[in-house]
Amino acid sequence: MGYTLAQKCIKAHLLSGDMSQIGSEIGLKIDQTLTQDATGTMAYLEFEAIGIDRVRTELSVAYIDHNTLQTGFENADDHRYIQSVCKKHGLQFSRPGNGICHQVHLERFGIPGKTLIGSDSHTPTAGGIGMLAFGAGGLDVAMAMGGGTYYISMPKMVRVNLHGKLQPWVAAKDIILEVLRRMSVKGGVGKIIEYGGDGVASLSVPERATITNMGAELGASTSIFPSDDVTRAFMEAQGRGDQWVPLAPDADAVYDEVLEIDLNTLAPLAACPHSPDNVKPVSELAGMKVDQCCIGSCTNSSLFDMLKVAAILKGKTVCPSVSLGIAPGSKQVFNMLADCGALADLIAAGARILECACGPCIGMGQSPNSGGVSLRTFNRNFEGRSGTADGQVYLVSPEVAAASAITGVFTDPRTLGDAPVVTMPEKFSINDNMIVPPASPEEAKDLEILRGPNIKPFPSNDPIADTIEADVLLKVGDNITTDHIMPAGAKVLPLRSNIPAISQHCFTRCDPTFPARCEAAGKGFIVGGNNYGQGSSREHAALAPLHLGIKAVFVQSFARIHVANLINAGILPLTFADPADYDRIQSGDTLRLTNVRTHLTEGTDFELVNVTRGETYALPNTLTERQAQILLAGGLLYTIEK
Ligand code: MIC
Ligand code: SF4
Repeated sequence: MGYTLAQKCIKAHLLSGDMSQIGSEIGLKIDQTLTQDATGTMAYLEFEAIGIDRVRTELSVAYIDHNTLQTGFENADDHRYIQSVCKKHGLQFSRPGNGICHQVHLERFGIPGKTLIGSDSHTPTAGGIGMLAFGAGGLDVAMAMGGGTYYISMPKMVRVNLHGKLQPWVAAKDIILEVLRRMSVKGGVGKIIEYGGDGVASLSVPERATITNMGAELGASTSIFPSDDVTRAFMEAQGRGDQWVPLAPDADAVYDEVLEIDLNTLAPLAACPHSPDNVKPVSELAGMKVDQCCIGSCTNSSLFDMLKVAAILKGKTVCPSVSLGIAPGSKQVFNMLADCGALADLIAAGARILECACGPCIGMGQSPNSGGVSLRTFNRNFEGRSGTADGQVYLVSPEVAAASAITGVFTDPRTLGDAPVVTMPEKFSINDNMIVPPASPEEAKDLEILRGPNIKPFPSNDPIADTIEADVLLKVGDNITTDHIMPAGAKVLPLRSNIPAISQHCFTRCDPTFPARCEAAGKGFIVGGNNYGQGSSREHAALAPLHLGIKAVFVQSFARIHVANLINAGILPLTFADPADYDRIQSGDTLRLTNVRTHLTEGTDFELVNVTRGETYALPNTLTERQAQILLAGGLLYTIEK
């Protein structure tokens, strides 16, 4: 039996475990890491706590792209801290202004067949260039920087066969929206999505990256494309042809699931509020008044996307009732747009040009008006994420966003006549002057780490208790996102390096009294439904509950990165054996777990007593020995031998 593409990459990096056992824990060697600034400060504080002088990966890069709105000293202090860590500890530092981590990594650093983990859930974007790339919590990234193994559950293999060719005005975004429509936001959990079929050859690397990027929205462990002649041409155009290697699955590879998509018949699609899998054809939405369009984000900010948008806007004016924001994904994209005159076309049409950063995608400015309809080329439209509680965010292709910005209503671009034809350049303009290399080990010895007053130590924890009795301080439903648990946005993000302060915003989108009630209770539990913790990799969604005294979370099922973050933080994540037990527990009930340390040590199943209702629920112990050791110690940092 042959190997799939992902299995080949796993095999080449396997340090522990048995990759033939789906769902079992495997350990991988990590070649590259990336961080962004909103998760980076915490990751580097953790790296410092591990106590290793210099990163032990082939390459580690720290990007500044999220917290670029500097409304006080906090974000700028964090940037300065990260820059000083990079210089001292051997990392490349991508300065603010150089672009969004995933876009820049694809352009300048991604290598087919290598492994990458990043403290950002969209790290699988690099799967577009054939990397095996995972989003992870900051502590896992810190461990990998120190040369540590990265652990995942061995995923199932899904093959998506793309047939034919996209028709004019239909985009890569529509392919991934179609996959989301079919599989849903939890359909990818425990799976790697591998793309193949005759349609792959017609997709450029940036288009492939749009697709792998939004594999995160499927809940997938990662997504990957083969490395072929298109990949080689992209890498050559980036001046990195020597790093190209071919990569394809074996002809007799076996997949657990197969999906067929006919590109010829695909139409423009939109993910409607408030979930990326709430997908409808744009033709059904046509005519709806639009208030805002935003083009950019790590999903759709490549030169290819921007040139299409510029061609659509050329000679037109943005509708007076629409605000159009455009954020090119990288300095390379921005520069090339300027050099070829396309930037002038965007400006002339009335686009508001934003710096190349995440910007509106993470609520860093450009929040829509009350109840405003905002068409965004981004990847997440969770309620309130835009910064406007009742904002109505639709996820669309750059073509749909640009067309609708001109007309002022939701527009199927196929009604606009001939589609712009854009080709990839033979050579990208290469200028890595915004990437600062580290100091030599010799010079690094005397370098000082620069910390600002907002940078507080991460919360400490005690070894887990044997009996835990506490109240359910919050009961939530299905598909709770980390944006619910730990909101982002311009007001909250500057507190990412200050856990006590950011904790005051924990779960406030669901219940504004949650932090205060936790503080009053001193300890507590959370109960949730399916796919709890989907979305971002932010470990703050575990560290803030830890700070507030949350001891365990009981759910029907967890999202992959979040459950790893809970364990790393020392919070017990348990799943009901009978999903109906979820309905039996009410907020405010007192629950008791006994013999916790014994169950963790011996691998036996847990029992949860509902003291209020006199009931008992079974909770299977699916934790690995490694995870149990982390929980016994009170968190991953306490297991590290110095
Ligand atoms: C996001 O898109 O939600 C983020 C902001 O990029 C997060 C990381 C974070 O919360 O800092 C992610 O996707 O992991
Ligand atoms: Fe940035 Fe948005 Fe991409 Fe997250 S999803 S990395 S906030 S652009």
